[in-house]
Amino acid sequence: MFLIDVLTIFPGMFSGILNESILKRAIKAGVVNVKLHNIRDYSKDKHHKVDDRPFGGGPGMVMKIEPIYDAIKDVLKGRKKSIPRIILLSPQGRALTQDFAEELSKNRHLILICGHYEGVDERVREYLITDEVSIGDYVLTGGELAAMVLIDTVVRLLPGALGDKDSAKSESFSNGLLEYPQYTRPADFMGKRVPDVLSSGNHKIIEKWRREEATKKTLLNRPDLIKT
Ligand code: 9D3
Repeated sequence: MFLIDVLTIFPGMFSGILNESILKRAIKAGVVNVKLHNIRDYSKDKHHKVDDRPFGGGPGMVMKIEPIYDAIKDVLKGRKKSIPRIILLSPQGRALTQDFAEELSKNRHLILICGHYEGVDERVREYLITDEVSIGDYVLTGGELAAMVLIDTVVRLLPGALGDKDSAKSESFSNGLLEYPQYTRPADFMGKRVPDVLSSGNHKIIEKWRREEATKKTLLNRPDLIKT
């Protein structure tokens, strides 16, 4: 079974994604196990500190290495042969893409470390992790939401995670374009009608219309997907 260990100071943030929808079903079906670990539980000082002031001065706090090291050591104990990917979620990481999610889904064990404050001690990057991942160019308050995005995108790729109907469906981006517009009943909603072509029964014309609409939408919203 695929194992994801999450190291975080806010384990409660994950209950939503783990207890709903596809992820809930995948966990119930034994496709994946997601274990949450509170980094604060691994802090040895009496105030359970997980951060400290930066050497050299400057604003903000930096996440300490020792609690993260001890949490990783605990997660690895008794499973020496597993070879996990140890992934730090951070704004400085490589961008998460569908290709990278597919690569990650081919492993057996991921350890996700959620950063916080102004960052983590650089020695975490140097000595403890195998990958550093960002989910895009915007500022989050911490790595937790990014970890949830990574979990969602990886778990749905695991064999047995999706229902049969879902898994057969072709993925967006598989033809390099955004998806074409879709409609269902009613054919007339408050005077807004479904395009006639879709009721024509002419599959050649429908296919052509969908390709054109997908191209228009891609040029408008994601020209970067078309420009070479
Ligand atoms: C002071 C400079 N900031 C770096 C751009 C500090 C900082 C901002 C936000 C440090 C950590 C964070 C919290 N964000 C994450 O941990 C994070 C993140 C993100 O903010 N955007 C996209 N992907 C990710 S993955 C983890």
